[in-house]
Amino acid sequence: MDEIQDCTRRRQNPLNCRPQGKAFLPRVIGHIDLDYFYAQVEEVEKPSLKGRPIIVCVFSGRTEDSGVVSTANYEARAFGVHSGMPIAQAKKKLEAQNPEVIRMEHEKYEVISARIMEDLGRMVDTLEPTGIDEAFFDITDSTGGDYARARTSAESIKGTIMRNEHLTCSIGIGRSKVVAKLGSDVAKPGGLTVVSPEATESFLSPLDASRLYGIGPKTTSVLEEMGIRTVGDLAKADPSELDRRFGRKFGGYLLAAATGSDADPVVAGLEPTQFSRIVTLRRDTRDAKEVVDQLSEGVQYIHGKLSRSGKSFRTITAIGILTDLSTKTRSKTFETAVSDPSLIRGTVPTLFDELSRTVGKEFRRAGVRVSGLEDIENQTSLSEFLRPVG
Ligand code: TTP
Ligand code: CA
Repeated sequence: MDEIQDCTRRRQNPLNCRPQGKAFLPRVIGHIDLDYFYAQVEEVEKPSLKGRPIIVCVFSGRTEDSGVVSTANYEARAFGVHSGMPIAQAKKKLEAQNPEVIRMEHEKYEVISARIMEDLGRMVDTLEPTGIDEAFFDITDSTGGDYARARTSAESIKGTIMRNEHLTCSIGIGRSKVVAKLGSDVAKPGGLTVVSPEATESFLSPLDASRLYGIGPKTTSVLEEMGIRTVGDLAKADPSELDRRFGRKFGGYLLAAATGSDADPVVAGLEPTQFSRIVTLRRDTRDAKEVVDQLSEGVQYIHGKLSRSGKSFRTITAIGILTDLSTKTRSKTFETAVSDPSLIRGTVPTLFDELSRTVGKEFRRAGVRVSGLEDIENQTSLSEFLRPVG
């Protein structure tokens, strides 16, 4: 809290504090990244795979092994396998390891990602998803700029994801996006790095400059020419020389990034592309009617979300998470976007009937999702769509 008083006394906003009334709160920014996401999801679904090398692959279909590795677990990475590697090459590296080769199922990871983002959205002040398994968040207000409270919040986020999804993640907390992102990088896998404002310089300075967000191989080689290797070197660089080499905008960013004073705000998530609700059932069951009854409030919630956002939708999905934690879905897609929410109530029971007939296990959790959201004004409602023309 000294930091707040200090900022307040100086009546200025040095190093990323946020004005609040007459005071300044040190910003508390987080970055969360799920560990070896697709492969970890597969481990959760099939725990017997744990400990074995896993590669999740996108098969192009041309020959049996053509395609690339989407991601690999750490057991496979230990043998030099990484995202983007041709499948044949990865298999060769793992020849003696009996690897598990799994076909990527994007839909499955999307469902889990959406659930996690929803949980996260409730636990932070502002959430900015930046990919299927990562997001920036801001918890300045809810923590009052206090980094001890920030640690507790981050631990509780990790606990929630573990409890609900059995997945580990890495989190970094710091006063800027760049610091938060580096924090989650160094915490990988499974860790938490809290970089208080006072510790920012000592955290950043020994790291390789190439690890800063936005610095690629080209920038790294120019920096090396300038004798700059670490973030600490970069923080001490001559600003006009950086401007000359990289232009004012990027030169300015480099200096700000290296001192942890980049002021980029966390911007609330992009336009939603789906609304979903998932509940834990009162008891494990295969009875579709029982599931649908317990989803009634969830469907109500989605109705509300749709009408408040002025969105129509194209697809309704029934989501079942089974007792073995595998996720099964069944969807109905309309030919055109529809805006009548009662269609959800009408369609969900049929989808769960079908789902419960095809899955061999009981449901533990169940949910509904509407996706393919579009602004209503561009759309015809189903009733209009069905009305005879003329
Ligand atoms: P990443 O977060 O880059 O990787 P990761 O979660 O597998 O591993 P890490 O523990 O290092 O965070 O990407 C998230 C998911 O995106 C990843 O699980 C699979 C997918 N992905 C691809 O499909 N192709 C790629 O080239 C990369 C990098 C990721
Ligand atoms: Ca990840």
